[in-house]
Amino acid sequence: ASVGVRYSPWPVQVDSPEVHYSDEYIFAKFHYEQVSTCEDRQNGRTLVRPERQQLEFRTDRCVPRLGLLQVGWGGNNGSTLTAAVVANRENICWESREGLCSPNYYGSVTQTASVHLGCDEQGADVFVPLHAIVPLVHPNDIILGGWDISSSNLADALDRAKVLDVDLRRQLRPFLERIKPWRAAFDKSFIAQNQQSRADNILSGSKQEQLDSLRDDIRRFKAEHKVEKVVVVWSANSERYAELTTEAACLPEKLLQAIRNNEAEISPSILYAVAAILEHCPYVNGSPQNTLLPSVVELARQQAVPVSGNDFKSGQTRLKSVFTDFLVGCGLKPRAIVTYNHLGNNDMYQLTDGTMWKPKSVSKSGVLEDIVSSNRALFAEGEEPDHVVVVKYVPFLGDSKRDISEYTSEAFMGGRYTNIIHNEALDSILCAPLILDTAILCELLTRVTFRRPGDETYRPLESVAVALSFFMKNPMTPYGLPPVNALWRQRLCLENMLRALVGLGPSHELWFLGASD
Ligand code: NAI
Ligand code: DG6
Repeated sequence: ASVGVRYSPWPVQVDSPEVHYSDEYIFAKFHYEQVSTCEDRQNGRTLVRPERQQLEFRTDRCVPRLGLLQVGWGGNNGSTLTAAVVANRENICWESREGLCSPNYYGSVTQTASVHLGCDEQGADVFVPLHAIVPLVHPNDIILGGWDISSSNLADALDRAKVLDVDLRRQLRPFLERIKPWRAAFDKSFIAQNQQSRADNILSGSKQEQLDSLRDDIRRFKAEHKVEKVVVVWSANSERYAELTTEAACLPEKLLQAIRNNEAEISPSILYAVAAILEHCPYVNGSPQNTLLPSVVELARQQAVPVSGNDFKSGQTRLKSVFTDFLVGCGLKPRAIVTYNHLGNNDMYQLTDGTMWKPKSVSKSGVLEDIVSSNRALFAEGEEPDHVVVVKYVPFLGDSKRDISEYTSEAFMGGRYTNIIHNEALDSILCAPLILDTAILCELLTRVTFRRPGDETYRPLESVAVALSFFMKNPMTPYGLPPVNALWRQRLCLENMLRALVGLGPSHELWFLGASD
């Protein structure tokens, strides 16, 4: 008889000679099994060599008091996330058309997704919450702050966004109406003309003065709220690309010099990223612009600060990165992927400007490459599906985003397989939990160090937070590593990182072997 599946909500404690829990740290020895391959063309075979590396991870168990500063705090994402945290913290329930609703963190992988760990004594498959593997900050404990070019208080911003139910907004007003975003770094050449009327809350002065002011804000916030760590997340409008000189784009000292020189191509987002990094705060780029230039990443490395980007993968692109993988994984050959989406929120309004649309278009279009190149049985070198991405601004729909995707694949013996998918969701309902997850996981990364055999000291992880690719349309990778867009590979990477921190091998699916005797 089937012994079933069990969900165990408790924190994980690994019982193994390779793992040691002190009051302060989790020390975990980890055997990293890699497979290196080379092509033996002469004999027509792939030569494979398994390799084993030993690593030791050290994770600080002390969860700090965390601040999350959002750039674009008064936007749809920023106000929705803030409202959700307050509603969860205060346990505010509300009446909707469907009846009484209670707050939750659905859609947040750290809060509501589970991970398969192993089997219990009866042979049941055991799942645990993702947040149970190593200590993570709980969203209710996060202190929120941030900047916006619009001076609206957060209650008015929430009403303007029209994302959450009216009864909830009404109950949240007393909590939110006294909160006003700080004055923002702003440069009108990086944002669409149609946003300029919103900009009534901006810093004056040179780029250097704006940078200094942002750094002051971070320090003041930390002191006022007794916050030990801060993560800064860009959730402001997509900017156009910054076109810096090669030197400033590549070398941190030249970048800082360009800021001092008030160089016109220093975008506001670069100022926020540099301010965060110089204040030792992780920075997440939730939009597609090229903020995280090599010089910014190098600065982050110098300060041992995690950075993550680019452009949150929340809706149609997320589905595309799993649906295309599903087709190719089944041995089907997608030939035409045609996707439309339309919505009427402020961000889409800003994207009606062609210059601002460019980075978003690149970001939404670039998710197929690793999936297609992984299968030369289907796709010849250089061959790819016809891929069309169209977005339209439809003001009446507000944040309600509708997307229609059509996949046409070649199937067995000249057959065709066509899938038409229609989705509807509020854009910010999908995206706000990703802001939380990336902040919570970036904070974790600041508590992890590792060493190799022979190393005396532990060193920080690579600054580019590849393990957060799952959340990004255009995931950054260090040192020319190929990006992975396929969603379940990304999810495994995240899961496996957490497992490694407690000395568990990568998640495998060897259940065909059955339970051990
Ligand atoms: P929104 O337009 O409602 O909010 C953006 C906010 O940023 C506005 O309140 C605006 O006043 C503010 N802002 C603009 N420039 C600023 C600056 N220099 N400094 C500080 N604040 C500034 O947009 P929404 O829907 O909240 O989206 C935010 C960002 O997240 C956009 O860039 C969007 O492309 C990106 N994104 C959204 C996804 C979603 O599903 N909602 C998914 C992926 C990315
Ligand atoms: C245009 O699609 C508006 C954007 O804000 C997107 O809604 C956002 O980037 C989410 O994109 P996607 O492709 O994951 O649904």
